[in-house]
Amino acid sequence: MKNTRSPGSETVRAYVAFGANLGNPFAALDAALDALAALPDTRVTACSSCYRSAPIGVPARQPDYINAVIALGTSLAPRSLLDALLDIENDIGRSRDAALAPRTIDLDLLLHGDMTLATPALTLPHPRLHLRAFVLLPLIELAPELVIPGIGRLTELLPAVANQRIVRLNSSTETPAPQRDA
Ligand code: PH2
Ligand code: MG
Ligand code: MG
Repeated sequence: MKNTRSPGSETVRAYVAFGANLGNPFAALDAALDALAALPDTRVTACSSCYRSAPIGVPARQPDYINAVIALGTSLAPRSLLDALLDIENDIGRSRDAALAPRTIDLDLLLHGDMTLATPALTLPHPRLHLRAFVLLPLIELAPELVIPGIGRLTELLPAVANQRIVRLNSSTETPAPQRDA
């Protein structure tokens, strides 16, 4: 990977949204977690429960999605992390035939510490984060106190998405912290 971290860069908490509604979403999530854990300067610290959710904003009828949110501790720069997410999507078999078509995997960078950014390639926080129950519910599991820069407290955003169909499937998993040397 190129340009992984800038000198002296700090470790931040980053959150990645997982979504899939084609193939085997649970296998894709496992593969994504393995690939994220293998990134340089990056640790997977938690993964939310999985949720089954009705497709939002797609042009035609589609299968329900499986969604989850993954927490990372990383010192990769936002753009490097985004590039890594796109590589992982490609490795796991994402095809980009049509925008908003059903997909085997989608990894969206939601937050990178308290960074705010608006570039053609990447907007942080993710611009639709606050509009989607399939992002808010798993994110609240991992970070119930989180306040989104420019948007507000996560829990206060829930009433606006209460009409979106979503069901929690299982419980979240904490990744144990690595053992320190004695
Ligand atoms: N992703 C989309 C569009 N719509 N709907 C649900 N329920 N879950 C998703 O992950 C999702 C979506 C585009 O990435
Ligand atoms: Mg997406
Ligand atoms: Mg995406």
